[in-house]
Formats: sequence, C-alpha cells, structure tokens
Amino acid sequence: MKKIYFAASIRGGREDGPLYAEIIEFLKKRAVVLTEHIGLESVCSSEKFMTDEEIYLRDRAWLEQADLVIAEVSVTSLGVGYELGLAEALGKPVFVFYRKNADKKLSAMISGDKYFSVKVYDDKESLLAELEKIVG
Ligand code: 6IA
Repeated sequence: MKKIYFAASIRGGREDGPLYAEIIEFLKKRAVVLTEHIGLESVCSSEKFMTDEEIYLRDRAWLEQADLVIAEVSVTSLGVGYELGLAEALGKPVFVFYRKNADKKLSAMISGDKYFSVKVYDDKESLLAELEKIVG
C-alpha cells in the first residue's frame, strides 16, 4: 500500500480538525497514512510529550519515506508551508486541497508553484471525490 503524508494545520488553528479526521479515515481505507495524529482532537495537548525538535525530526523522516503528500491548506499553517517546500525539494508528488470559501486567500507561493497539484474544492463531497481519483 502507498504511504501518504497528510499535512494540515496544528498550531496554525484547529477549526478544520473534524474535516482532517474525515480525510484521514477516508485515506486509511486505501493507503497507509503516516500522520494519523493530525485528525486527533488531542493533538495539541499531546504535544507536551515530545519536544519540538523531536516532532520536527520524526515528521521529516516520515516525509522522506512517503510516496505522496496530500495537504489541506484552507487554514493557513507555517508548518504545512514548510512541509510543502520540503516535499518539492524531495521530489514527492504533492496534492494541495483548498476550500473555495476559506477565510484567507491561498499563498501565491503555493498557488503560483506549478509543481503542486492544487485542487480548489467546493464542499467535502467534491474533496473526497478528488481524493478517490488520487488514491482510489
Ligand atoms: O505550524 P503548524 O503546527 O500548523 O504545522 C502543522 C504541520 O506540521 C502538520 O502538517 C504536521 O505534519 C507538522 N506538525 C506540527 N506539530 C506537530 C505535532 N505535534 N505532531 C506532528 N506533526 C506536527 C504534536 C505531537 C504529538 C502528537 C506528540
């Protein structure tokens, strides 16, 4: 099974947390998701069990192992932006999902970089339909 690195906001804001959990459940039926914890409500409180350096080193190692990267970027996140740049440097296929009515405009550094497959979606159903095409 393919290994997916799913990236989404943690310290950037957790308002889409339930959506991340649904995406991860959907992906887990079709692939190995290396970053399952991103959907957990407890992700921020569990951070106290790891230092930031440990989190960084572990995530970087997972990114290196991944066959592809899928990111949900509707909530802006510095960490996700970093991961996308690193994924490009490592030559990983990268699919970026952005909700049409998101509060903030997508950074030009993502929408303007033709390396990324950016999918602007209307609702959860269309997001899941796109995911199915990628991993189904
Ligand atoms: O800047 P942000 O925190 O929004 O960055 C989010 C991105 O960085 C995600 O895509 C993650 O891959 C990565 N990241 C940031 N914090 C963590 C984290 N903390 N755990 C894993 N990845 C993280 C909680 C650790 C806990 C489960 C022990």
